[in-house]
Amino acid sequence: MVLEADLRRALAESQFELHYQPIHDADGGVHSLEALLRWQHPERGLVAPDVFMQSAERSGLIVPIGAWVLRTVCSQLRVWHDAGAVDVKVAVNLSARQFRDPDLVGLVMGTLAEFDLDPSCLALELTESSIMQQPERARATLDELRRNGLRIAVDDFGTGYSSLSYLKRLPIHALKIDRSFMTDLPDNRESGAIVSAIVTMSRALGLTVVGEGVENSAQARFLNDLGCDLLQGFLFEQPAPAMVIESLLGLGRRAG
Ligand code: G
Ligand code: G
Ligand code: MN
Ligand code: NA
Repeated sequence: MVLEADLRRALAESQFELHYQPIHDADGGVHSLEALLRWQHPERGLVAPDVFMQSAERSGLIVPIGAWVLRTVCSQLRVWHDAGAVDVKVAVNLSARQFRDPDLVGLVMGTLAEFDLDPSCLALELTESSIMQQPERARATLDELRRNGLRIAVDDFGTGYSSLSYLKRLPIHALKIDRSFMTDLPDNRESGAIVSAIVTMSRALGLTVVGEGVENSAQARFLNDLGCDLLQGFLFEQPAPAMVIESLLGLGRRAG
């Protein structure tokens, strides 16, 4: 069990770190990176967010933790841009609690400005359930983010209960197909039909569609054949620290 006090200490003592996982375009190039939070616990080692996110969410600590994530991502983007990788974009996950926070837009825009970054280098990932908790309020927040130049992706798509007609009216840029549908591709007909339907619908709505949790080449081929725009998963890379990712961005440190 993770206690609120442990999380508070983790934040105060800089025990959080970010890993990055590439999102690839159809040609295999790196389109963008997803930032994923990790907790480097002094005794327990690397702790995944599944273990502490509920406690962070319930206690509200996800708000200051999320601010740290944004700051760390923007500071890293500034370093990468200055090093010449000027096209790098990063997607940041937001929980329901963060999305409801009245200071969200100010925090995001303020952090971008602090590091002199264009809003287009940041995407925000939200789950369907975060959006559908308060759909009208969500729409106002999304509109404001969009007006400010940020891009929004719906994460874990297909597992929630979003009304498709509602989705159509939201200023959303991308759908990420939940990885549970990937597991038994391409053999399972139901999963295949669902993934195919999501790709077709995304096209019709003019949305970018991302297949996540791609673990083998048969799954990648299935998605590519459907015309899925972007692919992400262990087949390509595990999430890794910034230093490891840099070589993929053509930023490998010079010898000597
Ligand atoms: O990286 P991993 O598969 O362990 O992530 C588990 C869950 O934690 C995923 O749902 C992911 O979206 C979420 N998550 C990872 N990093 C962050 C973060 O920085 N902020 C929030 N709110 N959620 C995150
Ligand atoms: O909910 P969200 O999509 O944000 O979760 C992202 C999490 O999924 C990351 O923490 C990452 O560790 C995990 N992940 C990324 N690629 C794969 C994959 O190919 N297979 C599995 N099982 N998990 C993955
Ligand atoms: Mn995500
Ligand atoms: Na997801």
